[in-house]
Amino acid sequence: MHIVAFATGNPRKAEEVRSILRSYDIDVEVVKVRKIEIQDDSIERIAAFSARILARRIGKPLVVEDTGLFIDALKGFPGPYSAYVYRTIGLKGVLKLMEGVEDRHATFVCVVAYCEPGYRPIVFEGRVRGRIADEARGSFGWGYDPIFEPDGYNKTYAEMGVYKNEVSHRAEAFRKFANWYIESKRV
Ligand code: ITT
Repeated sequence: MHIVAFATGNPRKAEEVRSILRSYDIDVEVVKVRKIEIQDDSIERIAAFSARILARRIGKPLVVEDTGLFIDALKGFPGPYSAYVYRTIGLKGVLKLMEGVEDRHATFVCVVAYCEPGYRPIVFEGRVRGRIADEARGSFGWGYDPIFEPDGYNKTYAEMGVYKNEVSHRAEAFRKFANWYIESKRV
């Protein structure tokens, strides 16, 4: 089993990442450092910046991950501001913004940034297209899970339970990372 440091303050995220990486024989050690999040339109730049600073600070390779929900009809909002919007107006507020809006398409984007101290971060992206549900449904999820229905399923992430980890934006990004990690013989 290979262990990689993972900086996050969200235990549900860490739990998902563990389950996604299990079949690659990789585990994560959660590092309790505050992610330094610059304000930027690009979650890729946010994740990469944070990984570079934190790898240097802890003195060993580390992974950070940044996720955003991009809603077409809102021109990509909340996107890089997803955590702030969730904390402030919440799911209710987002559903209110979407009241009477016909085009409910949205994309969940996850960027994983891996960095070794003193080197440039390497990023891996996962994207899932879907729709914003008319109302919150399901009790398994967290964050925006109850209002996001991935294309091809009539369920929200919060109704899918652990099956979310088979198809999610996070699964795609971390599988790309794991394949690279193994191929580049860091294991
Ligand atoms: P970190 O400490 O890792 O940053 P976080 O929860 O703040 O944890 P993000 O900034 O990446 O993570 O997430 C932005 C927002 O999107 C935040 O409100 C999350 O709850 C939500 N989110 C992230 N991934 C999600 C997922 O898979 N399903 C539902 N909501 C998600």
